[in-house]
Amino acid sequence: MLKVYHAPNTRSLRVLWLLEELGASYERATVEFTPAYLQSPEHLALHPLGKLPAVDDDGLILNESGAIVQYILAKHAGSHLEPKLGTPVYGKYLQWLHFAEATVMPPVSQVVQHSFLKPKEERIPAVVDDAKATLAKLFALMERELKGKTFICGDDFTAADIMLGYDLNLCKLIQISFADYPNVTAYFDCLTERPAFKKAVG
Ligand SMILES: N[C@@H](CCC(=O)N[C@@H](CS)C(=O)NCC(=O)O)C(=O)O
Repeated sequence: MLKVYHAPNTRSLRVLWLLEELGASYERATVEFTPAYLQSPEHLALHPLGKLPAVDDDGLILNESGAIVQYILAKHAGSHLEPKLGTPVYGKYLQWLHFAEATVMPPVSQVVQHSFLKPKEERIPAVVDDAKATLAKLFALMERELKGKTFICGDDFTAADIMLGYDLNLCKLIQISFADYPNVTAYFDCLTERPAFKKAVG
């Protein structure tokens, strides 16, 4: 059975949320999100960089949340969480799926590092300001894209919403506000009302 190594509010939430949406069986192993655990030989065997998420699928160890999402979806081919392969909306779906980690998370991580994680004397306020300015552009882009839509690819909820929903949830937790973007706010509210999201968080 698929075992998911998880810590609250980390990217492993994407994996749990996906599995809950699919109604798939899995084992959740909640681990400590501390340098001591992440850098332990036990965890480095699961993730050589000492990060989360890591999954163990009957001996196959995988990292990278987006890749894990695509791997699980491939094992549930034809699920309701992906548009039909090869259609134009499938192309857009892939774009948003990867946008969530490749484009949104770098500035979010900079805010996390320079507001919370780095020792106070190493924090650079200008990095936080730049990252927040970048995020404002990304929220504006999402705001335009979500106009007249419930989800990022249209009327249907997809795994791209899971990837992006995680980003917005983290933004909310660390007080990066998107309240000035009504479509993004409505989108976030709709995503976090989903029973699968609540089970994954709970
Ligand atoms: N691109 C990777 C990023 C993994 C990552 O940075 N995970 C964070 C938690 S969300 C982590 O483990 N950070 C601990 C550290 O960097 O020491 C993914 O999507 O899985």
